[in-house]
Amino acid sequence: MPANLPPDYYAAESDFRAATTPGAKRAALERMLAIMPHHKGTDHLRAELRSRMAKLGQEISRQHAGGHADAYVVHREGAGQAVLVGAPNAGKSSLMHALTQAHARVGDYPFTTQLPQPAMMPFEDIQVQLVDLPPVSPGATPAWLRGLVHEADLLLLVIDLDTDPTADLQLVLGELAGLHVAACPPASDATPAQSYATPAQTGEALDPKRALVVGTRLDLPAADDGAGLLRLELADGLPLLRTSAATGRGLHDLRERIVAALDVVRVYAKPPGRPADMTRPFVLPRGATVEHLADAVHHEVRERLQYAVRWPANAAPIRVAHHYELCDGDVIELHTA
Ligand SMILES: Nc1nc2c(ncn2[C@@H]2O[C@H](COP(=O)(O)OP(=O)(O)OP(=O)(O)O)[C@@H](O)[C@H]2O)c(=O)[nH]1
Ligand SMILES: [Mg+2]
Repeated sequence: MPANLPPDYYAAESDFRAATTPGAKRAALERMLAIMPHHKGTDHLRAELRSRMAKLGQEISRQHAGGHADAYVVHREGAGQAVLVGAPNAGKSSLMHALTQAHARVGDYPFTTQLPQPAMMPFEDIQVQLVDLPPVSPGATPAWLRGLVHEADLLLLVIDLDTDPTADLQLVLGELAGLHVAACPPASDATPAQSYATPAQTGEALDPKRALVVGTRLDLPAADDGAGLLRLELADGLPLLRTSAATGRGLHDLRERIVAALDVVRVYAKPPGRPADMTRPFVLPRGATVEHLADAVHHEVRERLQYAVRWPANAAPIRVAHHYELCDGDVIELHTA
């Protein structure tokens, strides 16, 4: 979350969240963009807001045209959204099924998946939304993938380790560049800011998106060599997670890395005089403060917030400032006037 955003910005952001129509959402985004200061720290956020505005614009025009575009819209749910991007037959639907237990259509022929298929991946006390997508391939990548890829919090680049993984990686990165997206290592991987784009497209302005490379078919004999080649290709950039949907190997690690890459914190709100509900955390972007938590509880709680108390597990409660940066697992009591 970029620093130094003025309070008006958060008010507009709160209007955006409360808005129920694409028109109202777009109006709030316009205000957020107008208020936001221009500096390096806000570049990503500006790009993100612009891409959301573009998407809302498309949605509005579709509504006006009375089109049936709903099948291509995935309503965001849970702690974050990760989309599966990969070549035909890479193993996306199988991976999705293994991670969520949802019944994705799996076929041993390419282009089995035609529409975006969301399902929730449970992890400890939160759920992450995964979206299975149709394959990308030169000339056959559906144009509507662009909105979904730009909207996502995280990309899972699904690569078959068993057959020519480096060629598949280049194909996927090339198609992403065609959608104006460059895959970047997530902040949680503590690698230098680095993005991947094929040389042919580097002249274009690409939106950076956090991504993990997920190798599939680790159970097959050629997969170890494939993973080795892929690791060389990736050098110290995008992280590679090796998995098998057939045996379940690597899936636990992948779940953890997906959640880490979302860069969120779980915070439990405690009403004064009552215990906190430890089963339903508020999930907020890392860097969120007590004020953001209050806003997530209710915008009135933020407006009427007097002070907050943090309840550590094994120590006395302690008062924290409105701008206290929340840590994963914090229990916070909000006192309002
Ligand atoms: N041995 C093995 N086979 C797998 C694994 N994952 C997927 N497969 C097989 O690979 C084939 C394709 O899997 P899908 O999950 O449908 O692939 P997809 O990427 O969703 O394919 P499209 O939707 O057509 O792009 C199926 O026959 C799967 O059974 C794996 O981990 N190990
Ligand atoms: Mg599929």
